[in-house]
Amino acid sequence: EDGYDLWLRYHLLAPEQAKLYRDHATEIIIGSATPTQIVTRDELQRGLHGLLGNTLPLSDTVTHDGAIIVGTSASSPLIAKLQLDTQSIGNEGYVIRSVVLDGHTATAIVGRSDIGALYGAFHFLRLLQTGQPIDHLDLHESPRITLRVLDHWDYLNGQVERGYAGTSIWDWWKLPDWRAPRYTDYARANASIGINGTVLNDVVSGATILTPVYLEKVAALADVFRPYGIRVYLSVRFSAPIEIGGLKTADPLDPQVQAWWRAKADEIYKLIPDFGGFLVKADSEGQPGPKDYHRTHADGANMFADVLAPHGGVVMWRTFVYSQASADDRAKQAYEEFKPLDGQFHANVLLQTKNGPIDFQPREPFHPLFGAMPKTPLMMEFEITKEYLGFATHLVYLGPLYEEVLSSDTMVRGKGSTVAKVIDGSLEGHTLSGMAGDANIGTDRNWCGSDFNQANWYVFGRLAWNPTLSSRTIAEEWVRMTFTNNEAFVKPVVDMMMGSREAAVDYMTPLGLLHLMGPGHHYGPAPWDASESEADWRPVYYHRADHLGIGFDRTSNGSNAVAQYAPPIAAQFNDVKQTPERFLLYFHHVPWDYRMRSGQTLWYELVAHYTRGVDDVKQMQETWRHLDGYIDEERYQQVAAFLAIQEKEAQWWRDACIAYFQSISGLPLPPGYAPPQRSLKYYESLSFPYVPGFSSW
Ligand code: BDP
Repeated sequence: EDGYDLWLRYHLLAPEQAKLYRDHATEIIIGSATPTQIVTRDELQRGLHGLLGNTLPLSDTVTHDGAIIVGTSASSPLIAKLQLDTQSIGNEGYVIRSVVLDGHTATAIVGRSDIGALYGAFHFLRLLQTGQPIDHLDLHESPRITLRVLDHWDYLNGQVERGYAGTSIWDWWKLPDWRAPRYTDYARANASIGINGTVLNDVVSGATILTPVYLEKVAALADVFRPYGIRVYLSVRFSAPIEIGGLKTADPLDPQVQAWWRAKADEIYKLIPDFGGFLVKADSEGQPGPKDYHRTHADGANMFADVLAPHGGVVMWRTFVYSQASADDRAKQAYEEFKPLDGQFHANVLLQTKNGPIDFQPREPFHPLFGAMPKTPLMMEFEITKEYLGFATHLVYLGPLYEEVLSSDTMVRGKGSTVAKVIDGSLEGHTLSGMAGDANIGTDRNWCGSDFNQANWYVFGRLAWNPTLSSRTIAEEWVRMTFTNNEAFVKPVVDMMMGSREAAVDYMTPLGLLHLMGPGHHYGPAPWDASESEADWRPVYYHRADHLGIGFDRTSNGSNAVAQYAPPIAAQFNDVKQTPERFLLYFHHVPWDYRMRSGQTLWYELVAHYTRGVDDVKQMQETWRHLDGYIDEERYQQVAAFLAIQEKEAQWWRDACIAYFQSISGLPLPPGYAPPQRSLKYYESLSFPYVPGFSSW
């Protein structure tokens, strides 16, 4: 197996299991009047055929016990007859219920829209894939978040920024005429986890995607995705009116500029009536934006909002702003720029905010903007591609990272004001809400660069559907569908996944450290680096190690970034004793001999964490060694080989960081800890002529 089938493998179930299910899967009753009904029917037939080994007949009426009946009460008189209460499930939700119909037992999969029914069909298949009982079902599901979107960082030339899974799956050259089957499989995979939007191009984008030739290609993709409930969005370049419109300015308050965008929006909607809207990275890392014209982010976002609103589109305006504005602390910039604008954004604008204030690090505290802008829908942006977490080869399951952020309590409206409630809109009563994930998808046969990276796409989708799900439950679902239901495999693999993110934090950036990776390409350790021209892109800027101690003082004695959090949280982070040790060096500069909760010194704990990270990876290898034979050789061997790479690189991270920090602290290694394998000079001398996702040949 090469991993292409993702979690939709639909392999034949064990005979005892299949036998249990066959009585409840005898025939399918479903309409075929709409494209979505057709793909739902096909998916059910394909899935049930694969899992149970027989083709289910299609029928118009219930002729046997065990019928599966799918649809909406509007499209199916049989379903209407059931009179199920679907009030609470919304437009994309569904009910799955064991019923009796015309004297026969049946399973009804019912939505208020075809898309809801499609999601229900995928859920039903998942029950079988994961070995759940299906004889007494009464499930009501609906997404808690409106926009569940993948952001592709794909350039039109096929490269993927921070992509470690080959090149872009969008074959712009052959589109619109050739619609690769892979696009359909992409849509199936996304629909199976409830993702309902995709931004096709990188946030750092040229204007070419907005030219008629390219819009036709975009429209072709939209056609493929539509039956699966997926809308397309585009990243747009703020200065497009100059670059392709022949205007002299892109000032958002200039009537000509507004007219240009209005015409562009009209042109797009003519081709793609359900086009989702625009994603904008402005005034960040050299990208053009409203500030070029002394306008605010709100001026810029509202200009787009106004041209999209008549068509039902939205603007996802990023708060990831990176410039030299906040001289004393990089972490404060987004809050300083955006918080004062709360209330100024038009109704169809969402502010897309990274999970933490810095930049997708292995661990950061939650972004202080969450909860700080009650009048504006804030949308979560997670990175699925592992730019800072070992690229394709390291096994790092991101579920615990996402869950840690989503369950963080902002305290803005008292206890329980979690980030999840901010972004699902419930805390402030927003109906528009969103979660975006920067995709890890490319042309590799396995889509994501490694089999385990598929779990990160999966968990993103599941949490976008319901941000209160547990990442462990999701990991278990994924393992069962992707590999096997054999308990002897499932339990150790889920445990391994659940510990994997903490292991990576330990061997890369423990105790609240961050941004120690090589500058630019972000491959491997470079805590010594002070080379970049921008001070706040340098690892030394972030760790601030000197002979006395280490860490960034963000307390009221330092940059006072803590003050951007609600008072109880600010007080906690301001106090070194109350700050959770996982964030210690993020908020405090502490002496090397500072006493940790364990009673050991900080220096001791730092070395211990780095070492534990490597040991954990060795343990993961050990776990995997015992699992030979449970799954196919092809995937087994690749995981084993990647774990060996991870072990080597974890050791590199540990040794390079310890060698460097020891050169600063001047302290001996605690007893029992092995010295770095090579000299600091050696680690500093390593260079990488090509790094995927960053450099081009
Ligand atoms: C950083 C990436 C950079 C992205 C940027 C962003 O290194 O490639 O363009 O985020 O999100 O983490 O805009």
